[in-house]
Amino acid sequence: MKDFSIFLFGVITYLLLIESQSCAADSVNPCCYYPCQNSGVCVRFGADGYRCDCTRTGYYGDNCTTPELWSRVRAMLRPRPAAIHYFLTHFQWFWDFINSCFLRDTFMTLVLTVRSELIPSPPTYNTKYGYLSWESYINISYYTRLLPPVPEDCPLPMGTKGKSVLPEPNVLAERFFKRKKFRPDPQGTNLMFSFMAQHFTHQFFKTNHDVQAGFTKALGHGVDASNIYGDDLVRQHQLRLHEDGKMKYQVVDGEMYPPTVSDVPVHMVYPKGFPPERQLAIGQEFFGIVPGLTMYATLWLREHNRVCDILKAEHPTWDDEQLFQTTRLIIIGEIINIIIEDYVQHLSGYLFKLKFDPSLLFGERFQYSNRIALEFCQLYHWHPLMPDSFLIDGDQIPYSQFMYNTSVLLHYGVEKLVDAFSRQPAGQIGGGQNSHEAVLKVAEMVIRESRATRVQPFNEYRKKFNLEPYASFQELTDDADMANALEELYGDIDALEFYPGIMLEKAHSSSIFGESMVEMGAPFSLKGLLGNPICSPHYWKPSTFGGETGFNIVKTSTLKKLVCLNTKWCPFVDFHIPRKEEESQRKESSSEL
Ligand code: ISF
Repeated sequence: MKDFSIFLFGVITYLLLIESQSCAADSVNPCCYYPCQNSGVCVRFGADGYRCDCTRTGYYGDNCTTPELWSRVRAMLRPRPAAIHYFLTHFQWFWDFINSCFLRDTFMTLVLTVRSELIPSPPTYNTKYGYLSWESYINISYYTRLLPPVPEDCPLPMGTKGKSVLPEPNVLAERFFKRKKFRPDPQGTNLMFSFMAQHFTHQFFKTNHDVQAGFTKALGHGVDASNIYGDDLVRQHQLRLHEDGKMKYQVVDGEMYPPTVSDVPVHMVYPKGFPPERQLAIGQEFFGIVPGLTMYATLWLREHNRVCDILKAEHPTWDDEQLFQTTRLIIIGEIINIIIEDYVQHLSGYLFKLKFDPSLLFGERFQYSNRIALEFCQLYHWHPLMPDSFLIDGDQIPYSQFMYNTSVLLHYGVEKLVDAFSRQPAGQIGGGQNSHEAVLKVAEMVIRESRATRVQPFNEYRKKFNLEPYASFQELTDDADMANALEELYGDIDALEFYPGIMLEKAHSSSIFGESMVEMGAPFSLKGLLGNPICSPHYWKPSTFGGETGFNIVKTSTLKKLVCLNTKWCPFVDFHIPRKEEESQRKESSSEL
């Protein structure tokens, strides 16, 4: 069946090419048809010719469609991702066994290698260069790209399929993204998770809006804790106390908080006229926007200064600089550990117990480097997580009183915010129609950005990640109205854009999102986490972290410890709403049906 459809595809491509040659004065760039399959590289030759470079793809032939023997065997043996997902989220007894023996390591190594292999390293294209170039490699101000941009000279916006004009972004947002009624995530995700997602990702997603699209301000390209320390040295030194390695702080009601901008004059983004004495000075200039972010900033600030004290006790001779630098590496290690073992563990919904252990990769082929991709940034716009309003300590707080409100953090304190955010359900990300009005504009912005940067169609990304391209809108979503409306607007499933495709795809059963988000996001995510220098053989040892004490802090860090070692009392803290409340919520929604 697959062979036949590829044959058919070849014939159609050929016919289209002939046709376009005969009726168009200028010949169409053949790469606009995306003729090269299985990650083959399309190179234009002459005016209307092309060749596919199939080197090391495991396929050969004009369009890299004929498998070599091993590729044929592998394709036959490889289970479908949906089957793997089902397996990973069922059969508790089986996973209990795997999790408790050496097979946990074997399996984790497999997850890490299979996922990372999908990400080219060193990186390849960027928004300006759809072919390999030294400039693209060396200029880290660009986000990288997994697939080259749609060539500028294609006849249609998405290549050669679909309509000549793409649907208006605000129409897409209104019809497919806007929330009708809050749909809680069936995996039980809460706001503690949602704000962690925002806090964590905004260290490496910092699109530079001062220049044309496709550039980033976050030059660390990964987990560098620049959201805590700032993304340049000037800001870092402004935020540092220059004593015992610590960061500057203020004390309110006997507790440590980030200092105010009137004391530490770094640039923070607040509404015009917002008084500096009410702005908090944080590594990431955007983190004044919601108390969820200032709460995490406070936690990491306290953790940094706590670790400094521990290091100083063991190394009384160390100067401020060494204490600061070593603490920063410990903090980076803690972040990666918490993200893998708490955050991704929750997000995946797997019964398999994930493990953060860089030594698992020491015997494997793996590059310790990372470049953030534009596609990863687009994928990670998870605004449906946001609720209709925020419930803190019995108070219902609307967006208008939540945004840029520093006093929420100082008034309730970290404990009450953690407790509240851990109890409040977040929205389901996938499936559409679940973005609150307050964040709806973001979806529009993402779609505009993807057009400005000429991101390839959703189905091309499906293929790149070894998924079958969707044959129809009805296959993409179970919602018949949505499928029909999308069909009318886009005209062809192969012209569906990347971000709408990802967000509107039907979710896995009882899951936060669908197949494509996991299959495409996980490789970027895991490669970024394990590609960090601290995970490499020359770094991953006690001395890097100031000795066994620091190394152990990294290896045993958890979300719960991050909170409870830095607060007066230990609130309810998790990335999952309390199990009891989840039960009653399920009953409530089933009685509504
Ligand atoms: S980030 C992300 C998935 C999608 C985005 I955008 C993850 O961080 C993630 C990483 C790994 C896994 C799931 C989610 C699991 C372990 C997997 O590899 O399947």
